Amino acid sequence: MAETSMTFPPLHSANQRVALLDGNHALSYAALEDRVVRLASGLLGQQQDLMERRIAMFMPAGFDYVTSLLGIWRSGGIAVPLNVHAALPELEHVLETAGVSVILVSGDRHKQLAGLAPLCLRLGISLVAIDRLLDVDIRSLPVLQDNRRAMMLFTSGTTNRPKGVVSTHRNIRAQITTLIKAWHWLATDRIPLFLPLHHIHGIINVLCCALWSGASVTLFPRFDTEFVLRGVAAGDWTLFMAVPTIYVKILQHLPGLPPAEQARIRDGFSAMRLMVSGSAACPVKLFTDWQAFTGQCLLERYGMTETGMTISNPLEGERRAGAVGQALPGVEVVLFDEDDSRILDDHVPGEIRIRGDNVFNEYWQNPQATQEAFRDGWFCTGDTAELDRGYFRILGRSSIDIIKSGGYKLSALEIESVLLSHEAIAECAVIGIADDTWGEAVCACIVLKEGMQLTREILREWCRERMSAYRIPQRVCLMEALPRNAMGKVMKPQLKTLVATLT
Ligand code: MCA
Ligand code: AMP
Repeated sequence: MAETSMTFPPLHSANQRVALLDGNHALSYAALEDRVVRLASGLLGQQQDLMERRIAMFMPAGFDYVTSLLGIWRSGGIAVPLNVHAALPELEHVLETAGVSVILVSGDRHKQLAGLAPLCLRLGISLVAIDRLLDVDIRSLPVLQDNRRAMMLFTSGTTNRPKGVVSTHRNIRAQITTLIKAWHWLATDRIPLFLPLHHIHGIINVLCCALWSGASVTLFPRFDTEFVLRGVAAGDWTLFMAVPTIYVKILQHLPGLPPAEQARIRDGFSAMRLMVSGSAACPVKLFTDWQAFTGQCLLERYGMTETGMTISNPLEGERRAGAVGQALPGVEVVLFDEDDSRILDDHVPGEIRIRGDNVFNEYWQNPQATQEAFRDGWFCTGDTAELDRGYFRILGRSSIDIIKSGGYKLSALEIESVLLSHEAIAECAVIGIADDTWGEAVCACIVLKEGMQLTREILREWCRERMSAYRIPQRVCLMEALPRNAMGKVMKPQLKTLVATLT
């Protein structure tokens, strides 16, 4: 029988320590707990348990976001955090796929959602301002089994539309506690949170680990180099977690600052207890440049939406540049070759497969994709790695159609299908090209219809209505024809080489 326990045990109701900071406002653990219980009560109304109703959240990082996430978990719902910068068609896909019944909104976001009103009407979705739910009497909350579904995040894959990755309370708890153990999270820790809150990195690694540990989190609606560096220079934080692009952007920003300010920032970083990089490969040059500037060895780790974090360099011991480290506590990580045999030797490439309580439950209402993602009980990541003196080293991905830009996982096929709906485009192929800032940048290779014209600027403008800014091709190559094989399939490796020569 499943253990009875929730993702989040109630926060200490007598704890007056700061849980969250937003601008000049602070919220204690006690005040957060009160808001969470009220919100959960408001969501429940006359019901005993939300019974896994999907409740979406459309709000930036802030007290309301955190209250909503924990409140949905506490009332037995499945939280579906939305990308607040998503284009309408992307939101529509998520809401429809997840079968969302309520969207929680905060303050003026209501207006931004106006375009969704017809869809909400058609799908029977109510837009609910969270202030309304907080203004209720507290009632008793359900006791949940830990195999209950708790969260659905959308991730792009090799199919052209993102899939809903469903994690249970047990999965989430395992993802949190492994990191707390491995990185020795403390109640005295203080961390900035500037990552998007519709992905694991911001939600689990930063927010949930901090709250579980009794630490405090400074919330930013987005990564703003100046604001964040101001806090670093002031010595506000003990921990820092970011994607490689953010470390690159900081290093690019520094030379423009007066030397005294640069020194304060350097000292702020040097004094931190731990700095982590992940979501995409940290280039060795970035690792060494960062160490030269701050004296800090970035701790690189590896994870996935479906699994949370699985491999990490050690807190104590060698943090090896270009390697992601070893399996985290409670997580089994094995490399398999093409014949499904386990690889034990160094320098033999194989697919990373994962087992453990951290591994997600299912792709929402997609049993076929779920089944295809597992082999003999192992989750198949699609990432290739090798072992090197006890550490895993990521070598690449099995699919050329997955692009990682600034830490976001993007599907080339998804972007292609949108571009193909443009009236001037006859054919297109989307590829990721190496980029010093973004890791990979999205490049669209396009063949125009006869007599049609298109510039990069016009295409990017057209894309704005249809996809999130980070999916919009940064580079557009107009071509006479795409290289295809005898079967008519675009040869993307050759295309990548071709585009590299065009620079
Ligand atoms: C912003 N832009 C991007 C990206 N982000 N373009 C390509 N790729 C991106 N990732 C666009 C902006 O919309 C803007 O477009 C232009 O680039 C310049 O914006 P800028 O202000 O310089 O960038 P930014 O808005 O500061 O964003 C950079 C960022 C952001 C902070 C690095 O991309 C980010 O927060 N990335 C983190 C994503 C993340 O958390 N991934 C974790 C997934 P325009 O000029 O046209 O307006 S979870 C995961 O991967 C697993 C579980 C794991 O291991 O963690
Ligand atoms: P997502 O689906 O957004 O959760 O992205 C997960 C993917 O990010 C993994 O399958 C990897 O391809 C990539 N990833 C995460 N961390 C790292 C890392 N440290 N090095 C290389 N790739 C990484």
